[in-house]
Amino acid sequence: MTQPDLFGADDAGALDVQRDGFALLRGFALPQAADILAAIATVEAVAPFRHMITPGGHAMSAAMTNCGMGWVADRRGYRYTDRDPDTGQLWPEIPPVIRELGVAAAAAAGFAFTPDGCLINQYAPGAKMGLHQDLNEIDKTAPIVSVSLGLPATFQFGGLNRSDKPERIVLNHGDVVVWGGPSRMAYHGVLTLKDGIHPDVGKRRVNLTIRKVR
Ligand code: MD3
Ligand code: FE
Repeated sequence: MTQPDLFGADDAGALDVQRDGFALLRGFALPQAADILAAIATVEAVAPFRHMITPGGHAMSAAMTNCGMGWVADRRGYRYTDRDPDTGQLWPEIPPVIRELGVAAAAAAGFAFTPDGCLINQYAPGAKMGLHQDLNEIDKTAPIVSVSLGLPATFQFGGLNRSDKPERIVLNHGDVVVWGGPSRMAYHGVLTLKDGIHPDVGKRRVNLTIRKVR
């Protein structure tokens, strides 16, 4: 039997690809995109995007903020915190439109989901994210739901070992991916964002990862 074309052009539809707990939902967030962008603006007003410094001493090229439990990097390491280290204030609550989209996308992929955190990454042209695993969540049985907005990005999706050759998927405005089951621990990353301008989002890509941290 031949492998289905996982990430090809023949994958238009509600649930395009599902394999190993991974589900690609092309355009799933389009109806809520404007409301989600407005909700991000309310988060950003309290907890601005910033370039966190890795333990290695390098500023990350994607700018980040959080709502709910928040992921932070600094010289001491990576962890989740309930407060923004820049202000000492609690991260803003997860806006309902974001939480509800995460729950609906997980349900469409067959997962029950009670998210308690959302990391928001903002990529300007030239920004990227190297191959990594997401290991800081205490509950690694819950899926992670990612929502892509703005400029397209080429996403790399590898295996459980860093050396597994990654596949590439272009993620467009409104695409949602659910990473549950075995795919939850897969290596993944984002290639350097190309120049461009999106009519609703401008010269950037914004990615939300809706998570159950605890
Ligand atoms: C696969 N963000 O924030 S989202 C991250 O586009 C992160 O900003 C990327 O990787 C971005 O940690 C990728 C897609 C994604 C998120 C989490 C995953 C894919 C994943 C966790 C496990 C496997
Ligand atoms: Fe990640």
